[in-house]
Amino acid sequence: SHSRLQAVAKAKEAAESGAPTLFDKIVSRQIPSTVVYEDDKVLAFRDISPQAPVHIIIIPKDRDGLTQLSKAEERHTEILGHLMVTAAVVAKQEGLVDGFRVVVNDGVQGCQSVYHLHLHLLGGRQMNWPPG
Ligand code: IU
Repeated sequence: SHSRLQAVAKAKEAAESGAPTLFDKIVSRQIPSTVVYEDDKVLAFRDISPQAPVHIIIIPKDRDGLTQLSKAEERHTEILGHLMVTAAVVAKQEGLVDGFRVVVNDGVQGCQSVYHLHLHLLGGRQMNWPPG
């Protein structure tokens, strides 16, 4: 939608200013969320605007320069793998036995609106392809 695209453009500006993201505040519990999985490195919580019966956001607690996937470097290999394994663990925990989708939106054309790398875990309904 138009307002979504405006938010996307604004978010990129904010990211370039280096300001803490909303997800930092979720990690520090300044902003409440429904946490479904947590360990020392990652946090998984329910998306505030779910696009499927199950819609969970999985983030590294320490952003460490990973505002978006295109900023990934060699040092991020371990956390990126850990995020993917977490997606599988949470999918199982949520009972997504018939499949699910994992999405990473990158940048303006990817429609990214929060510049703290995150996986979307979506499930509980039939997904379609291509995405919008
Ligand atoms: P995106 O890939 O950057 O567009 O994903 C950001 C997601 O964060 C999006 O699905 C939002 O609904 C979600 N979100 C949230 O769960 N809680 C919030 O307070 C805000 C965004 I702002």
